[in-house]
Amino acid sequence: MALLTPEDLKNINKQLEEADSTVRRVTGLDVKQVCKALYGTSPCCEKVGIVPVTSGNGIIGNFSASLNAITQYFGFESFVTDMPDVSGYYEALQKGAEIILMADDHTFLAHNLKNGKIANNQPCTGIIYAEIASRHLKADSNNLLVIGLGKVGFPGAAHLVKKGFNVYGYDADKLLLEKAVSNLGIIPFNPSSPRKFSTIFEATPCANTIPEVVISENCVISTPGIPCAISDELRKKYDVEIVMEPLGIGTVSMLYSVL
Ligand code: NAD
Ligand code: 2YG
Ligand code: MG
Repeated sequence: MALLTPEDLKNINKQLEEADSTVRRVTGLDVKQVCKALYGTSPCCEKVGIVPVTSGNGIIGNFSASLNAITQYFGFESFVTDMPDVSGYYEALQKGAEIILMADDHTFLAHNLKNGKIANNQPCTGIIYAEIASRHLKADSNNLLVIGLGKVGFPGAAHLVKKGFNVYGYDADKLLLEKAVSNLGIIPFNPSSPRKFSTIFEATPCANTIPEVVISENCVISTPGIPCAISDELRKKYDVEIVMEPLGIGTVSMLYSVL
């Protein structure tokens, strides 16, 4: 799995504010309103305990501090424990945490200790970025392109199918594409006979995954994938709106899903 770097998380508040205003321009709602509409929940002063985890590749600089800034940006009360790992988990409970946020190299979870609900970052990220794409106010049709059908992209594509969109999908891994076609009923997208889309949901860890021929003027790309799926040049050429942020939108999706 591609891990975040401290560099990705620089100026997280600014990144959040910019992403939030893009979401407002694209959907007419801010990220919190999208979450409320998606999950039917609202925070009610839940206290979030963030536990740094040292296993595997260890602590990522700015990770816990960014989660703290993100949870507060979205209106939750939160704190980072002084101790990591099991001692940090114990500390979080002693200090009254109701929701635990913690991540190792494979799993980033939110666990609501009051109601037992648990969320995994990958599906929650896929679903919220897909939901944002699905709310593109100026979409020219019911057609939507999904690029990348892995742990984030697949649940996002499933969400779009469930919402009734004509979902075209592509993954460089043929087996994953076949799985999405047979399990979800998406339409396999063939890059050698392209068509244009006004809305694209991208979830890959690679750059330049969206071919120029599919991008329509004023297209919206909703993408949690790092690095960005298109170049600055293409972005300017087609006046593309890009919803992209490294940690916060996926995290608030997890939090709303466990309320
Ligand atoms: P994954 O490895 O499970 O899936 C990625 C998929 O992209 C793979 O199936 C791969 O075959 C496909 N792919 C790669 N290059 C491609 C290309 N050129 N065209 C089409 N498909 C291509 O990874 P994941 O867990 O689904 O994560 C996807 C991305 O989302 C990663 O960059 C990850 O770091 C990022 N992510 C971001 C957030 C966030 O909050 N912004 C949260 C979680 C994950
Ligand atoms: O507590 C810490 O500082 C570390 N143990 C955190 C490790 C997180 C690893 N996961 C990732 O870097 C991401 N791919 C998942 C985070 C979602 C946002 N992209
Ligand atoms: Mg995010």
